[in-house]
Amino acid sequence: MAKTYSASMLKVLEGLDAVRMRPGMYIGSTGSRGLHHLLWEIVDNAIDEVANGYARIVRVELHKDGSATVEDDGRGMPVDIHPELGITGVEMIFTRLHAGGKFDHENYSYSGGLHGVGASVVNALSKWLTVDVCTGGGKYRMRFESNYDPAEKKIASGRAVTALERVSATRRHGTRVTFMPDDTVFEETKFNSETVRRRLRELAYLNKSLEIVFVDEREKDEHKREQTFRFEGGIADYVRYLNRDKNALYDSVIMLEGMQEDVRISLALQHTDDYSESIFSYVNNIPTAEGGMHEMGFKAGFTRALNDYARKTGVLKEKDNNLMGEDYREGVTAVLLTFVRNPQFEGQTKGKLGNTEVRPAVEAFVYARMTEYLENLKNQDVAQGIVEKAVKASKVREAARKAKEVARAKNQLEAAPLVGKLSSCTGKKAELNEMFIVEGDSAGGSAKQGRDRRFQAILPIRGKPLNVEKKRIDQVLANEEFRSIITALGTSIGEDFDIKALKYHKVIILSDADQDGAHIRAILLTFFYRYMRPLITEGHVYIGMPPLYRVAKGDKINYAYDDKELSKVTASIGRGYTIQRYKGLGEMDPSQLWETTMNPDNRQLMQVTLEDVAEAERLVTLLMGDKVEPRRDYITTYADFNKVDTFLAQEGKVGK
Ligand code: 28G
Repeated sequence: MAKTYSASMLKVLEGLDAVRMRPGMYIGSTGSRGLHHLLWEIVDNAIDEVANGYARIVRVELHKDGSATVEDDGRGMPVDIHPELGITGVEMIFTRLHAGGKFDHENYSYSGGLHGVGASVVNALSKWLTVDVCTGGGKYRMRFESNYDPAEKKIASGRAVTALERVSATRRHGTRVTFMPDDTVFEETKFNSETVRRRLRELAYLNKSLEIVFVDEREKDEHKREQTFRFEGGIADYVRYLNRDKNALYDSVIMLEGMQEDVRISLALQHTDDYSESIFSYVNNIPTAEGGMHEMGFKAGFTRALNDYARKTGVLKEKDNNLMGEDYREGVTAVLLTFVRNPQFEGQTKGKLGNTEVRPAVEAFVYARMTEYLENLKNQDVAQGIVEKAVKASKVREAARKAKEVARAKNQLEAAPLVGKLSSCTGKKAELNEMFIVEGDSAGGSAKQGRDRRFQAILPIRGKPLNVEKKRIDQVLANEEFRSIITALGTSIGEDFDIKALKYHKVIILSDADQDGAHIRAILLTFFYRYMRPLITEGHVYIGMPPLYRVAKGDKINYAYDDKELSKVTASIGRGYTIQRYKGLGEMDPSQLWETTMNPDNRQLMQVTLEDVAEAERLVTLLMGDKVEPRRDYITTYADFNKVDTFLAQEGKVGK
């Protein structure tokens, strides 16, 4: 018996060491995302205990020393000894990869694909980890550490340094885990309060009635130190939250919930007077920004139910064509939450559900339940409102299609003047080519002269382009600046967008580092977000970063891109220098612009990404939409228009 124990235990511990050898395989990266992934692993386990009906409250604490705690009031991890392995349930959970059957599909089928790799991975990547379990009248504690093992000449990961000890009697029950991410594993070990808060709020919306308490002990403002998230309305409350700065078409939020085949489905939606649709979908609490089978099923079922209804009520006559799905979804905000067995996540960012069986299940469910909703006499105002809006949308769509045809024809005609404006590059390899969208003709002129024309194209834009938020597609197409961007990129827009036709794999926005420049950047990003979203999600959009300062001493010239760098530069060169603060790109001559901002060897680019579509959506509507009050509040709070791009541009994601 003892022999089996040591042999199997040895294997187990090798497992933890393997995690440390290749952390990326288990948590994706060792940057900020990977760090937060550790926390989500433990939070997920606590939420599983809630989802199983044994816990109600999850508490998350970020401590000053850099460690984090997660606590639930569930049954408490098992403290009894496993008959074959001869170790406690707690030890199994923290030392065996995929511990304890919790993530086996027989027992708990709805754990996510990315998450759920388990507490043992967190243990393996922590300097130390402690667990307190209250169960069966006792309180128990155990501690694990990762330390250098001189005999093995490597770090032994996640070894138990105490046995599971009973520390006291208690009538409480639950689990509390505290861990210190290992700074020799992670490049970044500081948890981001905003990231944690946002995800916990989201989880509270997704898990109706779950109470999440978030405590950031590092927070100076004591009012912000502790926050509780609990939403009795679940994702219906989430939709209201997402629509809070928009104009809803009707008061109620449509809420459909139930099971179909093996899929648990919750759908909440409400229309606004916007033109764009925002669908937030999740599989097993994991956001699916790229959509997939569940979204396709939702769209198909929704469209079919509404077309049937429009026919039954005579809005659509026999001779009329069905309306299109996009017509019924114009202005909709929807949250779709599904729970799927063995989810397959696909796509660039693993944010797309691939399970084909889910599509017909969701379609059948949404069709049946939406039909029921529409036919209920109590819901006639809402139903009529949706159909009326869709009819209007279809007319506009028809008009836009015609306008687009006109615009296409026009583009053909006007191709010559457009070429005049765009200085294209000589190279023909799209993967290597870059297009700079430059604010102003004078900076555009410098960029043209300074560039490497083999792979860099310049498109100057004059003044402020049209704010596309609240504009229909035909109005956008009528705008000359956007037409030239669309033509230059070659991809077309909206439904017709085709990434394969993209002529420049880096699209670099170059505007002044002032309020106007920030506004132009925000408008361009809003345009890409609304009409060419894959350009952002597939990582083609960048913000060029001109230096803010030029520091000269004799003929030695240094550039600084922010205040921090400026103090570093001035400290390093000693006395007798002069500082020039650049007010705009126009102040640089072509060679300076090349050296500092365009030359791939020296320049800094910020890649624009879409980390959190819900937050991006809200900021874009808030800052670019038509409600004045909330925008003014927001801007006076943050005093910064830059928020759209500082938000969209993932922190620290700076490259060349
Ligand atoms: C606070 C941080 C994260 C957890 C439990 C409770 C049980 C458990 C966890 O069991 C092994 C596999 C299936 C039974 C289960 C307790 C059954 C009875 C549990 C957490 C043994 C795992 N009593 N609470 N794991 N199961 N909370 N919070 O991790 O067969 S993990």
